Amino acid sequence: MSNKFRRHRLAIQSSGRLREDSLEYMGSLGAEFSLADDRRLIQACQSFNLDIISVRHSDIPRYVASGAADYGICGINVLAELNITAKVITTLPFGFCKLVIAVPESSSMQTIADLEGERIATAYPGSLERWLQDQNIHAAIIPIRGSVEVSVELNLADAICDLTQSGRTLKAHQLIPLVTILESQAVLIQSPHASKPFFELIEKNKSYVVEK
Ligand code: PRT
Repeated sequence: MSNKFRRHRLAIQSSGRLREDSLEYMGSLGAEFSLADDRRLIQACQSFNLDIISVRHSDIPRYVASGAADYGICGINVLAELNITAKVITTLPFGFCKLVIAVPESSSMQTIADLEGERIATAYPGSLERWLQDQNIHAAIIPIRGSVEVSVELNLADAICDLTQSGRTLKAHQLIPLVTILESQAVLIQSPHASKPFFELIEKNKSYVVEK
C-alpha cells in the first residue's frame, strides 16, 4: 500500500535503554496506546493515525531510510555507524553518550598517534574505520558485538572503541578514554518517503523534558 494511504509508522527500540524514554516522549505528545500485549511488535496508537513498530535499535535507521517506517527514534550513533543521513525533526533529551577510544590505564598509549599499529575492539567498526581514515592512523579493527570492555584484559585487543555514559564501566576495567570520536543522543528522524510532516505538526507546540 502506498505510504500516502496507510497509517503513519514510528519505529522505536523493542527493549533496551531508549525504549522507556521513547514511550514517555510519545506520551508527552498525547499519544495513547495500550501495551497490554507486549509481544505485538506493531501497536496501534489510539489518539493518532499512527502505529508504533518495536524493532532492534540498530535496525531503526534502515526501516526509516527505506520507508518501511515513516519515523524513528534512535541514537545519532547508529545513524553514524550505518552512514545513513536522515532528516532530524528534533533532538531528544535522552540517550546521551559518547563513542570513545579507551586504552588501559597502565598503557604507554597517550596520544592518538600511539594507536598506530594497535588492535582496537569495537561494536562500531564503521564509525571507527572512518575516524581512523580521517586521522590517517593504521590500526587493526577487531569487530565484536558487545562486552567490548573485557577484550583488552583478555588480550583480544590493545584498545577499545565503545559507548560510555557515566564512565563507570571503563573504570571497572582499568580503561581510560583517549579520545571522543562521536557525541550522541536520541533523535526523532523522518523518512524521505514519509507522506506528510505529521510529527512536525504534533511536535511544534510541545516542549519536552525527561526528569531523571
Ligand atoms: O536494540 P539493539 O539490540 O540493536 O541495541 P543495543 O543492544 O545497542 O541497545 P542498548 O539498549 O544497549 O543501547 C541503545 C542506545 O542507547 C545506544 O545505541 C546509545 O544510543 C544509547 N546509550 C546511551 C548507550 C549508553 N548510553 C551506554 N552507556 N548504549 C550503551 N551504553 C553501554 C556501553 O556500550 C557500555 O557497555 O553502557 C556501558 C557503559 O556505560 P557507563 O555508564 O558505565 O559509561
